[in-house]
Amino acid sequence: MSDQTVADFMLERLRAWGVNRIYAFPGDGINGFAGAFERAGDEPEFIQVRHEEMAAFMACAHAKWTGEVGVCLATSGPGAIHLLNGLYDAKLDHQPVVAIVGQQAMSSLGGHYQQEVDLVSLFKDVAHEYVHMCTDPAQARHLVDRAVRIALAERTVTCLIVPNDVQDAEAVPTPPRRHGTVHSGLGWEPPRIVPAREQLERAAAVLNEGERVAMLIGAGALDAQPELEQVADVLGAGVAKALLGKAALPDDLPYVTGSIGLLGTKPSWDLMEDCDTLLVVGSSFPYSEFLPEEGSARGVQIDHDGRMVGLRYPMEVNLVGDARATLRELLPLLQRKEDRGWRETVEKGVREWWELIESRAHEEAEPLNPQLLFWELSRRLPDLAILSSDSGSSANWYARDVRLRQGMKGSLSGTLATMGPGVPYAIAAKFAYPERVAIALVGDGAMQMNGNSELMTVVKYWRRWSDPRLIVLVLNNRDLNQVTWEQRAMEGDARFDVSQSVPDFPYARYAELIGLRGIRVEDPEQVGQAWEEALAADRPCVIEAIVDPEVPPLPPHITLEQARAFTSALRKDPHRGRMVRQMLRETVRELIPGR
Ligand SMILES: Cc1ncc(C[n+]2csc(CCOP(=O)(O)OP(=O)(O)O)c2C)c(N)n1
Ligand SMILES: [Mg+2]
Repeated sequence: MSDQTVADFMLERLRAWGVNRIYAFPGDGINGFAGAFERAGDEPEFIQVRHEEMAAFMACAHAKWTGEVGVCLATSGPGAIHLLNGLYDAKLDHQPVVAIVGQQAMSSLGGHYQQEVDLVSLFKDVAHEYVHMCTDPAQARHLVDRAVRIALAERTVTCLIVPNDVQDAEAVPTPPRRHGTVHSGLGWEPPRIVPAREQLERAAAVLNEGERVAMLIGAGALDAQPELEQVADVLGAGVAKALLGKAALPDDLPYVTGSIGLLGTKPSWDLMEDCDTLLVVGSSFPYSEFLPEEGSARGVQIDHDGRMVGLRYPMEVNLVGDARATLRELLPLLQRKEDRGWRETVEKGVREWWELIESRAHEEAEPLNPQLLFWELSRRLPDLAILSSDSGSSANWYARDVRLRQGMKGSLSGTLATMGPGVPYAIAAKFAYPERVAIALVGDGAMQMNGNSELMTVVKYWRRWSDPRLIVLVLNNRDLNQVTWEQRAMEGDARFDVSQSVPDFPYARYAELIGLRGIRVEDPEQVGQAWEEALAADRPCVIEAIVDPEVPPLPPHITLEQARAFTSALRKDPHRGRMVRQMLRETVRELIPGR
C-alpha cells in the first residue's frame, strides 16, 4: 500500500518531466492537488495568479520564452472556464501547454451537481489533440506522460481533467501487468527534420535563379540566427520579420527590413512588392496583401509542420524541415549572388526608414507622442531584455520602433491577438529568467482589463527575483485606440465615444500605492529620464505615459479603399482638426524622409 495520492503522483510525474513551476489558482475542485503541493515541498512550485486566464497566459509565455512545456492548473467549473482564452492564445501560436483542471467528484457527475460542467466537451476544441478525464488511478501515469509528450510533439495544448475524489484516491504508480493496462514512460526529444536531398536541390535551384530574393521569417526561425544570416548573405536577400519572429534576427542588421503587415514597415512592403523570389522560413504570416502578388515571385517555404506549408502563397518548393537544420543543408547548395545591387537597394530603404521612424517619434503630439516612448526605450534596452507587447496601439510601436538586439526576446499574442497578455507574459519571463529585465508594453484598456490586477502578482513575488526589474509601460490615451483607428480606416466611421473611451486611472500612483515604483510622464523632455529611472529602480516599476490618441498608427502603405474610408471618417469626426494635422505631418515625413 502506498500512501501517495493520485495528486501526489501526478505532481511527482510532472517533476520527473522537468516541470518545476505551475501557474495556478485554487478551488475546492483541486484541493487534492493543493495538499499534494504542500507535501511535495512546493516542488513543482505553485505560482498563484489573480485569474486563471493569466495562469494560461503565463504557461503559454513560459513555453514561448523557454521552449519548455508550460503548465497551468485551475479548479472545476468557473476556474476551468477562465483558462480558455489563454489556452487558445497558446494553441494558435503553437505553444506546448498542459492544462490540468479539477472536476466534481466522480460520484456526483451527471447529477447536475454544483460546478459540474462537461469539461471534456468544453476543452475538446482547444485541446483536441489530447483531452482526457482521469477516472481510475491507474490512468494517471499515462495521462500525464501523454499530455506532456503530445503537447511537446504537436506544439499544442493538452488537457487533463481530474475529479476531486480521484485526486485523493490511492496512487497506482505501476499498474498491474495484465490485459487492459498501460505502461508508459518519460521523455521526448525534438526530432531533427530535414528534407530529402532532391527537394533541397530543387529549392536551391529556385533560389539560385532569382535575382531579387526576399526572405520572410517567423517564430519557427527563432533558433536559426546564424543560418539565417548566412543564407541572407549568400543570396543578397533582404529579410522581413513576422511579429512572432521579431527576435529571430536583430533589428540592427542593415538588410533586416523589420516587421511586415499592417504593423509593418515600408522597406518590408517594398521588399515583397519588388522581389522575384520569396523564401519563407517558419512563418504563417496571414495577410496576402503584404506578400508578393501571386505569380510575381517564385517561392520556397521551410516549415517543420507539413500542415503549414503552401498555405499563404503558392510555393514552387515546400520543404518540411526544421529551420536551422534545413538552412544548414541548403547553404552549401546556394550560389553567392555576385550582383549586390538588390541588397544595396534594400539597405538604402532600411536606412531611410529608420530615419523616418526617428523623425516620426519626435513629431509633436499632445502631450506625448507614443512613438517617442518606444524610440527612447530602444536606445536604452539592457542586454538580454525580454519584451512583451499587448494587443493595441502598442503592438504597432513595438513592431516598428523597437530595435531588438542579439540575445533579446520579444513576444505577444500573435495569432489570437487577444488583449491581456502583456503583463502576464512579462511575469512569466521573470520566473523563467529572474536575472533578466522584462518589459511589458501595454495599453490602458488592457491594464484595466487585467494588467492592474495582475500587478498584485508582481507585488507578491518580485522579491524573489534576483534582478527585480520588471517594467510596465502603460500608454494612457483614455481610448481603445487601435480599434478607434480601425473604425476610421476600415469602416469609414468616426470615433464612437460610447464604445471607445476608457476612464482615466492613476496607474503610476496606484503602482506606488501597492509598493512598486510609479513614474508618470507627460513631457517629451522627461521620456528618456523616465526609462533611466525605471531601469535603475530597485523594484518593479510602472511608467504611465500620457499619450496622444490622435497619432495615427499608419499602415506602411494606404490602399485606395482605406484612404476613401478615412476621408469619410474624417468628415464626421469631431477630432478631425488635430488628426489631420498629425497625419499630414507624418505623411510629409514619409515623402521627404530625413527632413
Ligand atoms: C480580449 C479582446 N477584446 C477585444 C479586442 C479588440 N481590441 C484589439 S486592440 C483593442 C484596443 C486596446 O486598447 P488599449 O489597451 O487601451 O490600447 P490602445 O490601442 O489604446 O493603445 C481592442 C478593444 C481584443 N483584441 N481582445
Ligand atoms: Mg488605450
